[in-house]
Amino acid sequence: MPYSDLRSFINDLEARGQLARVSTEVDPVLEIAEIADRMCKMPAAGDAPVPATDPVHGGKGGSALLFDNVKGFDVPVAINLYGSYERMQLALGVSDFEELSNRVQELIKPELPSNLIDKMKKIPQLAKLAGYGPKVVKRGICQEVVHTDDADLTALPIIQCWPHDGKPGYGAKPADYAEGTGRYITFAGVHTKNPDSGERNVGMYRVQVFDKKLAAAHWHVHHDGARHFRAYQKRGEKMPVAIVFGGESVLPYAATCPLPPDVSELLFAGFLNDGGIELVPCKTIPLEVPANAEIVIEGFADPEQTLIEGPFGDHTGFYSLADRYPAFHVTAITHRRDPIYPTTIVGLPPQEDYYLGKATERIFLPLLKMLIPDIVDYSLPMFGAFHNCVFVKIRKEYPMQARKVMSSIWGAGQMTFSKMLVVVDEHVNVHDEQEVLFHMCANTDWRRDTVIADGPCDVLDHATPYMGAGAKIGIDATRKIPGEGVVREWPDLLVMNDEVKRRVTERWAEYGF
Ligand SMILES: Cc1cc2nc3c(=O)[nH]c(=O)nc-3n(C[C@H](O)[C@H](O)[C@H](O)COP(=O)(O)O)c2cc1C
Ligand SMILES: [Mn+2]
Repeated sequence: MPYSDLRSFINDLEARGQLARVSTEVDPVLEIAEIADRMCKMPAAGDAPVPATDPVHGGKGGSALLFDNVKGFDVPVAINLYGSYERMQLALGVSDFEELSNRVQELIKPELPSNLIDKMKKIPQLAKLAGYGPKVVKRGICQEVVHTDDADLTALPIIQCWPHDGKPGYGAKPADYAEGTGRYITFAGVHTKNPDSGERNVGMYRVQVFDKKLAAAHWHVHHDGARHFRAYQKRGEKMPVAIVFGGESVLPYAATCPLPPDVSELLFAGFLNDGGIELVPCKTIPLEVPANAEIVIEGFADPEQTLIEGPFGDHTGFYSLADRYPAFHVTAITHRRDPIYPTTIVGLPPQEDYYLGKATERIFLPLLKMLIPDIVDYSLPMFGAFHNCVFVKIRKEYPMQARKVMSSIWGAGQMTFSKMLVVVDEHVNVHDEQEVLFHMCANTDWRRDTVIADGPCDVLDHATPYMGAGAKIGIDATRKIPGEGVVREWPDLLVMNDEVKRRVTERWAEYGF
């Protein structure tokens, strides 16, 4: 089972020898980040399983960390909790992501029952789905302590991740640049509601702290938080926003899931949690938040006021440049007694977010296959930092099928942003980078087998000519067949006869090596 709150997750990680408690005084400015960066690149604590799908990068992630002596603060800081395969799986209550992809598969099974008995059999499953919705309750531990007028962002041990974060003097500086604190909220669910439909959204978006009650929320133009904000702007209204830390261990993951715009992260979290998430009404804004959270920041995004947000050391391995984002004004901070503040850093991979991404890669495979049935498997290699590179293998049955798959992927939710797509045949192991690159180099004529397509790109990609828009490349590394341009006779890949292989295996000792 996933954990009902951050504390039980932390306690269990500690009991399993997967968490290091640090009582030495540490600085929330850069020092925690540097420790976490080193830790998540170390071998994983405990007997962390290496998934068969990731023979190269499994077994990393070090320990989860709990700093209980943070300079200037009495709130402990937790980091790298999700930063290994095993911890990511524990957070989702499974021993293999496959368990969840099977449950997703079960849920989306396309065939509808035709006869009455089968229809009735389906009812419990649907009723169960209904039970996954969030439930509003009266009281929650997240409101044991309530600060309104005295709410103060700078009283939280919010860390600074990289030296130039939020600092003027790095990159272009507009005239109205206000220096932020350089501190960023990085591991929270940002809760909003669509003012027209009431639909809830939770996204993990970073938030830069400027002052006690002033911050800036960095939701990308393509993301649901930004979509909700545009709807409020159109009405000329302030958007209520709640920034939520902790709660059920599935919540931070659900906030990063690439769900379609009208699929609720809270419903999906309830599905992952195998039980609906309990919510309590906020104290100062018309939103409900997870009752079991550690800390909740309530406030609103101003439809007219923007702040220069950034630069920020990002998951691309580079600073994302400063830009205008809506100002967020704090109206309250509520928390449980003795809260723990969870955070993360992003940067050159691997970081904690690699494991969140890998969970999504596995859990969403059945959905991707349903959209694009040609796909057998795919991988987002670590060096690609999510959007820069996708390896896809297909069961090729007709000419130009790889092109069809590229077009489909470039039209599928956040996969749209895939900057380089390499399509290989079914026999290639997409989780082995060397093997994919071998086929990519061997099987392609660059003029014939590549497609360069214009479209929306990752907002964080600094190399695109425009922010969020540019070109992507698709590489057809499959075996070419008639109908795909000029194709000469295609040779077979070298494979030894089974009989000879068997004989050599049997006689290996005889050779006297
Ligand atoms: C550690 C981490 C930090 C992230 N920071 C941001 C961010 O600052 N802004 C953003 O738009 N997306 C960010 N993302 C990605 C979104 O959380 C993710 O794309 C999510 O699916 C967006 O949800 P939405 O579709 O409901 O907007 C981050 C993801 C992770 C794992
Ligand atoms: Mn969403």
